[in-house]
Amino acid sequence: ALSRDLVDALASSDRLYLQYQPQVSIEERRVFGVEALLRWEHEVYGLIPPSVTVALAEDLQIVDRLGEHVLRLACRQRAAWGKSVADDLIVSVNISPRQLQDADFDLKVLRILAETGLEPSLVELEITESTSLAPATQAIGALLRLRNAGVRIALDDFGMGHTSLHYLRELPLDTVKIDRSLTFTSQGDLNEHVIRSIVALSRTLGLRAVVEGIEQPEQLPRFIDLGCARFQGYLFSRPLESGPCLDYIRANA
Ligand code: G
Ligand code: G
Ligand code: MN
Ligand code: NA
Repeated sequence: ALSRDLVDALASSDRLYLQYQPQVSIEERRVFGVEALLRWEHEVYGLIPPSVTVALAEDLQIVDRLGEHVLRLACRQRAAWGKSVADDLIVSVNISPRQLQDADFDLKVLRILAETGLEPSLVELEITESTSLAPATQAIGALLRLRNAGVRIALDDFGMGHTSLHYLRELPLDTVKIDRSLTFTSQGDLNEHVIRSIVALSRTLGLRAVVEGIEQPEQLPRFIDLGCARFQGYLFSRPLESGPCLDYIRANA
């Protein structure tokens, strides 16, 4: 069954790998980071979407191990790129809400950083809001300790579903990632007002705002008008294997 296969893939590992999607700063005209995205190449079913893989791992109660595997691969990759990319190029890694419930989450992250020798400030953890649950005190504590150690924290999928002004206040954040459901926007529509507010709010709070899911060149000027300068989306690049991603970074440095 698929469960058995995931356990095996985690053990033997080369079927679980990462792609990297560039994040671009328009002002600096360069790639400032990459988001690591999980891929599972199943021998029979082919590529399994990360949402399915993560949900399955949660059911099997191995999401902590899966998460550690992902973080380790991402940190190794960033360490391997070393000086061939900008000193401050960050790698961001998605963290499932379940991983944050692990009492040792912060220790595990710090252990992987120590093991890979990666500077903590080069890693950004992307946190998503779980259902309508407020972030647990324990999880906030872990994120605070990690941030004090220099790790960056991003709030992912911001502006989607149960919008989380609460999270903005409670979590130690560096970045908000504006959800791609807001990106098809035209002058004067509701999304435009929402984006304008998010950009203003993030500026007030001293946070970096990244707009996700930009696909068409026509979308870009509207966002620049709204004060957005950092983007991630197919317009710039799809998620890439590490080799092509390094080529992209170096071509846009
Ligand atoms: O890569 P893709 O667009 O198919 O990703 C779909 C969803 O899966 C996104 O919400 C993304 O955040 C999530 N995702 C991708 N990789 C990981 C991962 O390594 N861990 C977790 N928890 N979620 C991931
Ligand atoms: O939830 P999260 O923001 O982590 O989701 C990242 C996912 O969004 C990745 O699976 C990535 O493939 C997808 N993605 C990135 N850019 C675009 C885009 O421009 N359009 C669409 N439809 N999906 C995108
Ligand atoms: Mn993400
Ligand atoms: Na997102």
